[in-house]
Amino acid sequence: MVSKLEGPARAQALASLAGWAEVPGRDAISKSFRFADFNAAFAFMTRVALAAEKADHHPEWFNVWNRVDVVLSTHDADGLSTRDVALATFMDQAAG
Ligand code: H2B
Repeated sequence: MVSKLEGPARAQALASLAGWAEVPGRDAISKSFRFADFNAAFAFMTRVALAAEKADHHPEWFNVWNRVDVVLSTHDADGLSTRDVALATFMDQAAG
């Protein structure tokens, strides 16, 4: 069972992420990614989907053409965990 990130560890983890924001009213983080077109957005989603399945940790996301809105939270921990930080970092690299 993964535990929730709290206190200084949480603050430090959030500070290490660029462009991710805390979701109001929920222990989760969000980011909106934009790509050249749908093809690029879906290629990103495919890379992330394979990594997410491998890690058994999945994003909540919404896609419209070149935009992918992402929310990350750990359902099993009812909040933010290191798994979300790892997935956010992977997403930033995959979008890069
Ligand atoms: N994804 C996320 N974001 N949080 C979880 O707690 C989670 C998950 N748990 N993917 C996994 C799957 C769990 O439901 C399965 C049963 O391992």
